[in-house]
Amino acid sequence: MALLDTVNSPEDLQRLAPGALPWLCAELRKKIIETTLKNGGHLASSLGAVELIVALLRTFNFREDRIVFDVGHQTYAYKLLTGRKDRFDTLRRQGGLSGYPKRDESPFDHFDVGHSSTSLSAALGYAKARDLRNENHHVVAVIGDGAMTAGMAAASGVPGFHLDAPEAAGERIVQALYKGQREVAWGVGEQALRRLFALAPGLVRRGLHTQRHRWQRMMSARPPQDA
Ligand SMILES: Cc1ncc(C[n+]2csc(CCOP(=O)(O)OP(=O)(O)O)c2C)c(N)n1
Repeated sequence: MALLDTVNSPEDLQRLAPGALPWLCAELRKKIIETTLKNGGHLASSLGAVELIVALLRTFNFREDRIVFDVGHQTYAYKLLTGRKDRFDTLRRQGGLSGYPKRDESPFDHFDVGHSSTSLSAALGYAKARDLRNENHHVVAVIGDGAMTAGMAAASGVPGFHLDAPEAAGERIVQALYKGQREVAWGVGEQALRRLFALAPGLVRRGLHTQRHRWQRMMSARPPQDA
């Protein structure tokens, strides 16, 4: 863990050369695997979000900016990089680090969560509060493709569903949408789809084809402006 040993804060992370980041991500993954082997926990989601979390911590300043994780089960790398590395072996143990974001645990955690699909409406709330107070920090919602399929995410009215909604309402939020191979398990809708597929494969194939195109359009709707 040679490189990770030198990173004790987001500022340390920002000082690393870009070429060192793949090594750091590999060390973060190793630490997450070693710890969850002993303590249990959400392994796949946290492994899938390592690069995204490194990128966000290098781009934003979460001492000022706000970050809202959806579900909160993908935050292990975030914990390791925001001053909780030395306590990481207490993950999910009594009196130890929570498996989810907790405001009591760190000033870098801004929203206690555990539910799926709440991040977008919470982020809009944080953005509204910021605007009412004439503040200027960023608000970032981190949400997986699985959580995006729930009605609560759709009801928030943020990009992906209604592309112009936040601007129209005056709220500026950053939505970091990430895509894994699947959710923590096959979703309920997916199970129903598999049963339907057994009965009417042609119908399901056509439906999935249309839906896949919609999702691809949605996922590529907003390329980063300054990449
Ligand atoms: C209200 C609610 N319903 C269901 C769950 C169970 N659940 C945990 S994670 C998850 C979906 C996660 O999928 P995704 O957004 O793709 O994130 P990933 O696991 O890929 O990081 C669900 C439905 C939950 N936490 N809260």
